[in-house]
Amino acid sequence: MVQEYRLLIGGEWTDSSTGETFDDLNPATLENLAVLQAGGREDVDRAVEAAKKGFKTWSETPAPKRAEVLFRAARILQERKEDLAVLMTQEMGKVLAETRGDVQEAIDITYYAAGEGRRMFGETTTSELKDKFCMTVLRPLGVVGLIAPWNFPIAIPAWKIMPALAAGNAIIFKPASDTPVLSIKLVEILAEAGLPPGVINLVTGSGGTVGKAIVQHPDIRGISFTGSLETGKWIMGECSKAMKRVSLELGGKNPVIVMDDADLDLALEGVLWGAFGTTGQRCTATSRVILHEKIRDEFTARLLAKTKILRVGDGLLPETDVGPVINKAQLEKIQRYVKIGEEEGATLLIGGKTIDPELSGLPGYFFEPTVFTDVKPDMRIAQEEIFGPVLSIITVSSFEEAIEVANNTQYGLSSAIYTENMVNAFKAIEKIEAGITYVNAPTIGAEVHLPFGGIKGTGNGFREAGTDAIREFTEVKAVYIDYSRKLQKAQIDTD
Ligand code: UN1
Repeated sequence: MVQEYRLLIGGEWTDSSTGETFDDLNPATLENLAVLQAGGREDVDRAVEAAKKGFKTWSETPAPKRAEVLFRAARILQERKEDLAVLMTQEMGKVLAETRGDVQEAIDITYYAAGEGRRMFGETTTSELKDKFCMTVLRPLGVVGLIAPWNFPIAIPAWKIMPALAAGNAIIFKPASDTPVLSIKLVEILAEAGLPPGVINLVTGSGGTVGKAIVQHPDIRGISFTGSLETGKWIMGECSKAMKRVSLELGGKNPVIVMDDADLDLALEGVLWGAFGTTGQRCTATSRVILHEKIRDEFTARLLAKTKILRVGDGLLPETDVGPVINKAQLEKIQRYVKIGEEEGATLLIGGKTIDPELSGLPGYFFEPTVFTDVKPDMRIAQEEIFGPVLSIITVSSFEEAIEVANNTQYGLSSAIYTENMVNAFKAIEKIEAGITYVNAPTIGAEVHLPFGGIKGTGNGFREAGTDAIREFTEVKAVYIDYSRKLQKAQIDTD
């Protein structure tokens, strides 16, 4: 039996105003997992009205009390980790070890954000006048709109939801249409943990309808979005019209530099994991490997041998290394990029094809792990985000050239260098234009207590998780308390 799910508005599970639904396919088997409501603008309006009420009670609840709900939610997530991971592999495709990691990341951020209930530090400082006290406090934004991607079906929603809740906001949450069930499970857990009605409202549906209505709603004071650069630019434009807070986590074209002095075994493992983990569908995925010419031939040969033996298949099977890609459109996009790479003159070393369902017995959306070599830094396959299992090898002859190539992109999310030379490692930290740099580790695998995000086309200055998580969802207020019992004039009373 295919499960049906509704929208959550003001604590009630309700049908959408459009009367339309959409399906949620398992990308490995193409079985339909669930039927979801296709929400409309009216549903967003209703959700915002409910959230305004929710905001009043929630923002007035002391932060440590709000945190208790999050602590309970973290414990429930922990208890259900295995069930959620299995469901996530069915809904999103990535292998079970990785979906367990995804749930763990949600558990981690939930505990972390709950801890903020007893921190949320402001500052106290001095005053230029006598008998006057100065400090800052953090205030919630109000009703915020959270728009999540499908590649981390529970971790990324949790990155957004948990700090927003700890800070006292009310939420309109639009899950990704490829992975709505995991989002619904998360919201159910929050309700079970005691979150009052109206504090989180969930509206499923398309970006073009529900996403747009959220971004344009005048009573939503902040938007947090993870997704493509193109959509991010549009959202930022819309938010500027209403002077709305917007935080964006967009694409990446993440490089790994492998120097001639690197531990090649370690680098090889890291590049494989970075490029083909999550079937290359991470914003942090390794999509360019920049090889020093001295180790190019050896590294390329070994990479080819290792890529050849990767097993593609259903992520529920223990022998699978690489799961399916998320949907048909994505499969076609990856195939198009392979063609572009060939036309641009890059050499296809391995892979490059959609896996034939008939021949392989794999009914879903599978693509061969693919490596291009002889890639030039300006080729489109080295510049544009493909979001699939496609890796480009670029050769350089010096450390300086490696940095130049690494920075030759509109994005700046994650990056890595493999080297045994301390000077190169520190220089890379200094010179690579990115929000994250790893030394002797792959581009994926950020931990939740560090800020996550990027520069240039990857974002607009905000960071998720870490101590910045609370800043994403709060305004800072400066407070002056004058206990002199007379009018004191700053800048004017100078004695
Ligand atoms: C993403 O792909 O948008 O660092 C998030 C990582 C994960 C999060 C990735 N912890 O790869």
